[in-house]
Amino acid sequence: MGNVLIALGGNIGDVRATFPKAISNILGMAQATLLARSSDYRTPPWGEEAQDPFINACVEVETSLDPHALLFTLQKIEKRFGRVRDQRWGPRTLDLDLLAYDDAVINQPDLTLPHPRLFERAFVLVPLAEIAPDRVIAGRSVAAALAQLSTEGIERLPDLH
Ligand code: A4P
Ligand code: MG
Repeated sequence: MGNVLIALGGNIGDVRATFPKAISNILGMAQATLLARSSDYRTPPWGEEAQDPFINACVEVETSLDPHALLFTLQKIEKRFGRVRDQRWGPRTLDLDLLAYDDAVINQPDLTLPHPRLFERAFVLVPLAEIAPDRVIAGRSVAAALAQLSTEGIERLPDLH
C-alpha cells in the first residue's frame, strides 16, 4: 500500500461541491482509504493572475495502485468533472495533482514525484500543513517549507454542512 498526498484545485463552477464528489471517486476508483482531508481554502490565482480565485484542499490516502496507475486514475476523474486541458495554469473545474507517493522519486515525462512545484506554492502547502505538517518531502518538512512562503490572501473556509 502506498501513502499518497493529493492536491485538489479548481476555479470554475461550484468547486466546493465538486471536491467531495472527486474524493469519493478517488476512494472508489483508486481502491483507496481516506486518512486525512484538509479544510477548503480560497486562494489567489498563482501563475496566471487574470482569473478567478481558486479553491484548494489536500487529502492523504492509502492506495494499492502504483504511482502511474494512480496518476491515470486522477486524470480520468479530472475528465469526468469536465476538465478541459487548454491553457497552462489557466482556469479549470478540477485539478488533481499527485504531490508525493511514499518517498518515491520519479522523473519521467508524464510523472514527476515529488511534485516539482510543491515548495513554491502556498496554495498547496497551507492545506497540506493542516493535515501533514511534519511530513518530510525531499528533505524538507511541510511546515518548514510553508514558513518560507507568503500566505497573503489565503483564507480558510468554514466547513460545509
Ligand atoms: N505530471 C507530472 N508530474 C505530475 C504530478 N506529480 N501530478 C504531468 C500530476 N501531474 C503530473 O498537468 C500537466 C502534466 O503534468 C500532466 O499531463 C501529467 O502527466 P496538467 O494538470 O495537465 O496541466 P496543468 O495543471 O495546467 O499544468 P501544471 O503545471 O500541472 O499546472 P498546475 O501546477 O496544476 O497549476 N492558483 C491557485 N491559487 N490554485 C491552484 O490550484 N492551479 C494552477 C494549475 C495554476 N494556478 C493556481 C492553481
Ligand atoms: Mg495539474
